[in-house]
Amino acid sequence: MNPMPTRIRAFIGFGANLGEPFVTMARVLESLASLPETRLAACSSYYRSAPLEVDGPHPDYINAVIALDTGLPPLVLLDALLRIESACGRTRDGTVAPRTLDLDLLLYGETTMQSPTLTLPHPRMHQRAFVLLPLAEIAPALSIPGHGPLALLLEKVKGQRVVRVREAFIQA
Ligand code: PH2
Ligand code: MG
Ligand code: MG
Repeated sequence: MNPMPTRIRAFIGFGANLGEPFVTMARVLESLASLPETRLAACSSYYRSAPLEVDGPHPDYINAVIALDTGLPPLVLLDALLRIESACGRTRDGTVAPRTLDLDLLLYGETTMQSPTLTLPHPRMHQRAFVLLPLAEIAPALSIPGHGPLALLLEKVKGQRVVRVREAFIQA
């Protein structure tokens, strides 16, 4: 008999402010579900959010958070996210430009790590209502390693404009 595979609960931030974010999300969910050793666990509702940390005028973003249970190591998962971004038309020129798709690996279990390509937890997630609100919807009791419980972090970002606009496609 095979031993139970080790699966880690990972959370991924979805952001898009070009194209058709809801159509893009459908494609993302399909792509994630077809990754090896990976099961979609949950997806939050969609939130419209004012752009943060950007220069110049940007359209509002649609943001959401996806939970996966995966046996893929963090850098392999990150690589898969970058490939899905490219397949959905994401281009990069080194600036924070409007984008068809941004998939950020927010958390990988309790892992903390710093490599040239990946920092876990995501270094700014604890300051961003557009991440914390959808994350709290699918994992209300979560604590972010190094930053503490979501409920306390949410108190500090109350001034940021984030509005829930649409139900989740999947309820897991
Ligand atoms: N992503 C950024 C920068 N600013 N602002 C909002 N509201 N939503 C985002 O997803 C976002 C942002 C860089 O990835
Ligand atoms: Mg991002
Ligand atoms: Mg990104």
